[in-house]
Amino acid sequence: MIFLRSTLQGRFKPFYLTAFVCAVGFAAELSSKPAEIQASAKRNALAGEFLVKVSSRTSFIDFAQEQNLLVVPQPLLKTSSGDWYKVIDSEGEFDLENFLERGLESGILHAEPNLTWRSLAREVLPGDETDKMGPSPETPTRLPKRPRADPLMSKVWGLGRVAAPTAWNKAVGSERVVVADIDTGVDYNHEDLINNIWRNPGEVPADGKDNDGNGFVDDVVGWDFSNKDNRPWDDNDHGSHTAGTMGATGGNGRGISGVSKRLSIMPLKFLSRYGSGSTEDAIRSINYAVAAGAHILSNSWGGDEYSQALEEAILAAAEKNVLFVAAAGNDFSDNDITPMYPASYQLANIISVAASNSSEQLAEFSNFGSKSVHLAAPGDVIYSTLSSNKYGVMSGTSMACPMVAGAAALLKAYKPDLTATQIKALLMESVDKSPAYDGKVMSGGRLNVARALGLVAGF
Ligand SMILES: [Ca+2]
Ligand SMILES: [Ca+2]
Ligand SMILES: [Ca+2]
Repeated sequence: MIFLRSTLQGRFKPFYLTAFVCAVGFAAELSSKPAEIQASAKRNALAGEFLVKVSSRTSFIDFAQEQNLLVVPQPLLKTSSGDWYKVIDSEGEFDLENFLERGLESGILHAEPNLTWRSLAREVLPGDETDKMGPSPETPTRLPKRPRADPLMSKVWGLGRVAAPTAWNKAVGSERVVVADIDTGVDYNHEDLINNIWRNPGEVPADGKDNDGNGFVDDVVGWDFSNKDNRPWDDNDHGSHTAGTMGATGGNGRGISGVSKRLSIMPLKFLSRYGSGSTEDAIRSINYAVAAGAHILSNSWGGDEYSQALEEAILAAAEKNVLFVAAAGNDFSDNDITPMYPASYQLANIISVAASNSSEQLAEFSNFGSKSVHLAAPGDVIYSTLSSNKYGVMSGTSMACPMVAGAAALLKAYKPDLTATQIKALLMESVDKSPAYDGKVMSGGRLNVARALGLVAGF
């Protein structure tokens, strides 16, 4: 970090961006003006932390120095229209409006608070009591030569509903398809997950070196951006649950199966053991996944405030043909009216998922939106893997999202040259339509994996 001393102190009042003023701007208008700034009393943001987009690093650094701000020297995100930096206000008197108005001449294009986001399961998850680092990743055990039944499959109602077993006659997935689980971490040693965990091919474990030069030391199974270490261990349960839904190992004689029996799950932890995390760490997770070649990002988290930085990170993923699956939210509200981010960004690579229940209705808690939520998937009373080698039930659009991510992985494995937007179109066109979803989601239906796979031949 660079510490910059100030000559101007003690006369800055807090002003903040208002979320929805920006929200109506949509993807086409990513630039921002000081007019978008209004005072707001309450924020879900990290105190004193801001994300700033600049056109010129040098003049920005000079300006920040006047303002007595710490600037993290490595850019958070580089785009064709400017780079994003994290700025820390150690004085607690940061005036965003003043900063932007005066900073325009110094190449500052935008500034926003470092917002916080939360996991989207309905349960209040306690998490572990301790902050201890997770265990070291174990070597996967060899799978049985002939598939053995997964003994707990009768508890998983959603897979039958989306016709996954029928789809498996055609495709079971492939470890070549990488799905990032951007969440609270994953129990990468879980008996039913270990065989489907992504391994960084360029990294030598535990030698204290960054062998592949990606900026992360000994990142053999992903990264923990919440605790800043190389063990993205799940100290909450949420991320292990989403991992199991997309891809618990099928046919290994243990536990359950995910929608994709085979795939590579990349654990990226940015949500804490309490289930919350910052825009900064969400963007770092997205950057990591895209750089490491992930094809699909599963995002069972959100918030109702707009972040331009997050939108630009997802746009950068779109430019690399990466599909971004997002949970629609659990407020039983209309996302067309009250957006839920990241699900509500109007980007071509985002697929927003509502939750359905076993009675083939929209789950009582699920958000919806005929223009902004794409399809429904089972998300109520979902049985899956939990951390510390356990299994259990959770409900939420958090559980529906990885079902769609797993379905996308199955399509990608079946036909590797499918683009992100083709996968999105296939999943939407193949839904089981029902009056229950008509007018609630854009496709008017609920995920059907077998039918989606059947449509692939036409692409
Ligand atoms: Ca590395
Ligand atoms: Ca290493
Ligand atoms: Ca299994």
